[in-house]
Amino acid sequence: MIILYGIPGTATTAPHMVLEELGVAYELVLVERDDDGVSTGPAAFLAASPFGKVPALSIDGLVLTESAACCLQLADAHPEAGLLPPVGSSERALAMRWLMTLTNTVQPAYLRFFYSERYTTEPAGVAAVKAAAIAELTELRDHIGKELGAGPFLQGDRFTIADVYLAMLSSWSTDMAEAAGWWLVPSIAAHYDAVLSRPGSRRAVEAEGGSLSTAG
Ligand SMILES: N[C@@H](CCC(=O)N[C@@H](CS)C(=O)NCC(=O)O)C(=O)O
Repeated sequence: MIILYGIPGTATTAPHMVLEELGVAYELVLVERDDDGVSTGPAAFLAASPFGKVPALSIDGLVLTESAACCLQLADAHPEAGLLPPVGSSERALAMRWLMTLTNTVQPAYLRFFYSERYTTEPAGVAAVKAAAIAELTELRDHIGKELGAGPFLQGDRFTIADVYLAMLSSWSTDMAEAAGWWLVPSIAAHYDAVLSRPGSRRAVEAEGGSLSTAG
């Protein structure tokens, strides 16, 4: 039995999309939070994710946190779906490079934007942390936009879980000022629309109330 614990519009979205891409049976269990944003339940989630961060994934008793790790395990457990190239191939190495870049470099910059107050002990410094995060995200956006080239996916016609991850992260920029929007870059907007044209990914985003297209 597969249970995804999470909250719509968060790092939950990537494994949710992968589950829908796979078409396997699963249950999505919503995590409860109090007014301060502290996770309060359900108990099985709190046990799985000691810091209360979403998502967590339980697969037949195997309990995982870390959105990228959840996506990887789901893709590896279902090689027939082709959401990752074969282990040991150059294509797999490039997919891993993308996934690691997204989860190790881009996602932490978003966390500094969303949770700026955690990155300084000086309340007066919060705005500067946020501004630096936006500057870094803009630089990363422009770099990834160039690397995407004609796309539509990160590895051309080959769709992988790294594309799911990029679609999730590019959608988070809608919470920033318009000038910092990732969909202002045409190749990134085309990438999001290409991912959302896939029925599985689309079902997950739709269920979470996310954007179904860059057009609005
Ligand atoms: N690296 C973790 C990050 C998880 C994370 O920070 N999740 C956010 C939502 S996107 C969260 O639960 N934040 C609550 C908090 O930090 O208090 C992952 O990718 O799963």
